[in-house]
Amino acid sequence: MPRKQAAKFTVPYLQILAPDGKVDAKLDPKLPDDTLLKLYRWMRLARALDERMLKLQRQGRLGTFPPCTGQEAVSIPAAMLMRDGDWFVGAFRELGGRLVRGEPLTATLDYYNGWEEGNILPDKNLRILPTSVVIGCQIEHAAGLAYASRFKGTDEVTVAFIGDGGTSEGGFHEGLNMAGVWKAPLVTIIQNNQWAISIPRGAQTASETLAQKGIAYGMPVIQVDGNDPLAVWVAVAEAMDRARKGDGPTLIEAVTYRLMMHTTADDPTKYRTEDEEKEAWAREPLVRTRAYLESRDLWDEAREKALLDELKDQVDQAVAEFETPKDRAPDEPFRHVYGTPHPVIEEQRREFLANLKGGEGRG
Ligand SMILES: Cc1ncc(C[n+]2csc(CCOP(=O)(O)OP(=O)(O)O)c2C)c(N)n1
Ligand SMILES: [Mg+2]
Repeated sequence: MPRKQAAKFTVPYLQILAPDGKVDAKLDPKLPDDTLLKLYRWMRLARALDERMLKLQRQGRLGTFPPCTGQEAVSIPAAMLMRDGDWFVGAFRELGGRLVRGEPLTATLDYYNGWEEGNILPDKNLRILPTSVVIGCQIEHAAGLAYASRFKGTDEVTVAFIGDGGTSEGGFHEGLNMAGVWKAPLVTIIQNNQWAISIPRGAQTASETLAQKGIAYGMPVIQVDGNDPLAVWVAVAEAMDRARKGDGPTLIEAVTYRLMMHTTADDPTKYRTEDEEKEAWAREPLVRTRAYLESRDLWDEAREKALLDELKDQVDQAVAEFETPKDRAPDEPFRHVYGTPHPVIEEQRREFLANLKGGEGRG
């Protein structure tokens, strides 16, 4: 007996702005000039801060951190599209998106210097979850937040990020499964930067694309050029629209590249070639965005120089503020585990403080 087809799926792909800065006129979202200029400015700021952080870390003035260079075109357009009541749920490679959402530069510096204060944002309404170093679990939190927004009858959307490696974690699948069942207003963006520390994308999963994993959970999916901010913009805008209308979640795979080391504690020369990196630098997002702005007569060398000078001042100022000595309590992290004091955490706090003083409480 001939077999019938039970179901048929496809994974669309979107690229609008090519590496040489040429735009596909048929797909161009025709963003207003000031939006394009803001987009480029945020990307440049994120790059400037990332580069400075690397220098600070190498000088012993900052702790270990994961550079985001090369991935600016993913979280920045997504965050620019978000509204005030929306939730931003990151992993740890969304520096640009966090800045767009309103996180101060000093918060990032504090956090990566081991200060819990870096997770305390000046405005409680910012709706940015803390960095999730635990791979995958943020997608479960994001699905819960999105479900809550729907349950309360709001049109808020949750935008969550995860790495290619994170898609092999249970939290990713559990979160997407529930979001699909609940028709939760969740936009999940995979930052497929080709590496999970030293594990290449090809060894991570046998799936042809990462986007297709969302099909199993009943949601629309798309793979986009993650170095193309226009493609990311269009895909996220469509997904957010669907979510706000009550049409449920979307999974977006943004294909990009981790141009730097995994974290400053890592040496990528041990597991990947210079040729691979060189080839990836040719596709990076800032060069093509600048070329596009120039082709539209919105940018030139003088404006570039003025912007870089201005951003240098902004970063200098943040670093100076970060390095100004402050009277900080070493037991601050214990204050933020739960919203209200918890006896077990308080016991741990006492033990920690006793250990700091030396002797007492040491097992
Ligand atoms: C549950 C868990 N397992 C392992 C680790 C150690 N770890 C930190 S980052 C990382 C790789 C993450 O790769 P990917 O999801 O692709 O994100 P990327 O670092 O490339 O942005 C691993 C295994 C962790 N932090 N959490
Ligand atoms: Mg990765």
